[in-house]
Amino acid sequence: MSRDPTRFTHALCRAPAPSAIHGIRADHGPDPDFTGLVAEHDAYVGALRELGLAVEVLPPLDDFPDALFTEDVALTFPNGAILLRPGAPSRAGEVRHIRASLIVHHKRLLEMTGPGYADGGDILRLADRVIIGLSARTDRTGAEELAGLLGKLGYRAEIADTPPGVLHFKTGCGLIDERTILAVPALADCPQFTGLEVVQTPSGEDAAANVLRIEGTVLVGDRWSATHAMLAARGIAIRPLPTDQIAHIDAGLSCMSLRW
Ligand code: CIR
Repeated sequence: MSRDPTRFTHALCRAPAPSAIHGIRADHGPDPDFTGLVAEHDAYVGALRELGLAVEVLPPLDDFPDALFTEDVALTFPNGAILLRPGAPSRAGEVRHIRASLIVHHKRLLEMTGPGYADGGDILRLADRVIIGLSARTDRTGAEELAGLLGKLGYRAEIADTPPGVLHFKTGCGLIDERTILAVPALADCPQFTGLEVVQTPSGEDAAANVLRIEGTVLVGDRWSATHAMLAARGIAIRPLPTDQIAHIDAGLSCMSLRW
């Protein structure tokens, strides 16, 4: 298998509920501002639409503060989808809500049954394989079950480590072109990146690593000017987007959509 893993026609997002300001965060820091959070989500959906994707925005789920981060509860591909088992107990119930939407779009819907866990934020798709990062949310049992399900859809999976203190594998890295990864220094030597070019986030800009590439355009947080300059110097088209509020609840740009 070799295809551009960032060529998408569809995205599935979920509007933030007022409860989103209570989303999980590791540092017990302040709540985000709800109006600002909604504005960031709106800008994100608008950018995906401008890039040509058909975006469906599901209604908010007030019982699930983190449900706007649809990326974590499923994996979606052109030939099928996989329902995951998110590792945070407060997020487990999000899966049944996404199921109904995915059935509409994906005839082939596979499902993790446990006992392990995997979050979509730990899954990085490359042209020829998928990397599953082990993290506080994705355990080895879950990663191995998921690797088997990916195999059924024709995708080869490799399991990698996520550095301590990094929430999800993709919190620390993202694809910026078909064979180049932007990664925080702690992930730059990841053995599963062998054969790819790895460029490191500039000093002080680790949080820029959670980029989202949509075909020729890389969505990147708007405050990371050194990262913008570095990507521009490589001839990469960038689309800066505001992320200050979602950053309060440990999220970045990949988290807010499922894409296929
Ligand atoms: C969480 O901790 O689950 C949310 N507050 C943030 C999820 C971010 N998702 C992602 O990195 N894929």
